[in-house]
Amino acid sequence: MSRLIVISNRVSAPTADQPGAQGGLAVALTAALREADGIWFGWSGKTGETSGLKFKTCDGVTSATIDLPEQDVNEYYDGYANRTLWPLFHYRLGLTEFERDFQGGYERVNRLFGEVIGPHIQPDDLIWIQDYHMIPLGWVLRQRGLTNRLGFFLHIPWPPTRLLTALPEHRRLVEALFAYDVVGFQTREWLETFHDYVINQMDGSIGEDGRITVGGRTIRAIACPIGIDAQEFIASANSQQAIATYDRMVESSIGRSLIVGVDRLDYSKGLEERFNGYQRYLETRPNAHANVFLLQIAPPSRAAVQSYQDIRAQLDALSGRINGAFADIDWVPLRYVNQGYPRDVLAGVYRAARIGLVTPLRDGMNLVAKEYVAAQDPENPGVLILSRFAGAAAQLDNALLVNPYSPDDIADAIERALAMSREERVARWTTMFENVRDEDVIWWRKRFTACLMNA
Ligand code: ADQ
Repeated sequence: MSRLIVISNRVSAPTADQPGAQGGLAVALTAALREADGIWFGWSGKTGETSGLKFKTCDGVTSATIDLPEQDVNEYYDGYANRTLWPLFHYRLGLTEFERDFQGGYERVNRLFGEVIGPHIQPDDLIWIQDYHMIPLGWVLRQRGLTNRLGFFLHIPWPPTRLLTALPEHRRLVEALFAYDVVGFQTREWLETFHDYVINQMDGSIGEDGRITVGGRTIRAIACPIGIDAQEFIASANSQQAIATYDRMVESSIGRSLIVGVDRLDYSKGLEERFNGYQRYLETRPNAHANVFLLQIAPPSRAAVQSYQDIRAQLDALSGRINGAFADIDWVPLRYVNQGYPRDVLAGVYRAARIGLVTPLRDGMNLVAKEYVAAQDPENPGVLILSRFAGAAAQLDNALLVNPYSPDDIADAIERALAMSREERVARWTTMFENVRDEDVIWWRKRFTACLMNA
């Protein structure tokens, strides 16, 4: 059996201080690495002079991380990854920064990863590279003479051709993808926008079974939606801590319906538009006021990047304005919380919420939507309101799908969800739950690696 090598910007394999790996992706990859005697490579998250890879083995999984000098962190991570590719791939051309130094740092760090990881790769290893931080790494490894099976999975959307061509080096970036044997996208929509680029910018052709040919090179590009660790999440929702949290939420709701949002504080998640939609609901339904409240949990992320500082300041102001305008002596319409919570606590909050409000402006997938579904009480589930621009909408089409830019659409969906009969809630939830359970993160990992093995 081939070893599996996973390479991603950050490594979330278990460590001695945190033996339980966190998050669905970490769980799925850790299980695969343990079975396949593999290694997970990536950046340690630390800034410092590069002194080579540090190997650790914990709980049967080996990880190897490297520190990066400050200039690399600024140009590769904060720069090209988070100020160029992230906004551009989320259709935010106005927030995209085009700096040659960022691109230089991105290519330099990808070359560095190739240099330090290359010597540890054995001829029949299966290599799986994750996400937009590492698009050129496959090409770098091929330059070093590697002939291994190489796969790449993009966790975020693939942008429309006309947007992507605003990136000066777009062609070079896409050509690098042709070093892989298999390239995976979250949805058919992102796969089709990739096809569009290949046909119109590279004169490529699309064949059977996801095969794409450009010049003399053929690769496979597939849609392979990521899931959550559904079994684990269902168990979380029934844990002591989840039950205690559920009770706490019900008690503090005093009969009001809880609407919940849980997101990293990121402009792609549509938090400002969500608050505006909720405000529209409050403005247009004055009689319904004291029957609901919105709990928005949003831990800050990427705080070194200006656009993230801006969105945080805007949300602080907007939440203050909404509470200032609508709160009463015994009711606060919006609870806005900037911290992270353990998974069991989140599961309890989801279960107590009559509505899960998940309205990104653009999202590769969105796992919060799937977690909300997995955490519900089958006898009395809540309603998922989901942006039609989240990758998850392709699978969870029994949610109330909304246009996240429209405050009226969000307000109408809240009204409809609150009035929905239990029968309709159960019917909608059941099909969504079946999808979340069946197409979970283990299914995703097996599907991608099977495709890579047969490429
Ligand atoms: P993200 O943009 O980070 O991921 P998402 O898929 O929603 O977005 O995952 C967020 C995760 O963080 C969820 O598991 C959620 O529970 C957790 N989380 C959020 N807020 C939290 C809080 N306050 N406390 C604790 N945990 C919290 C990227 C892409 C997505 C894609 C994933 C996986 O942007 O589109 O779904 O990768 O491919």
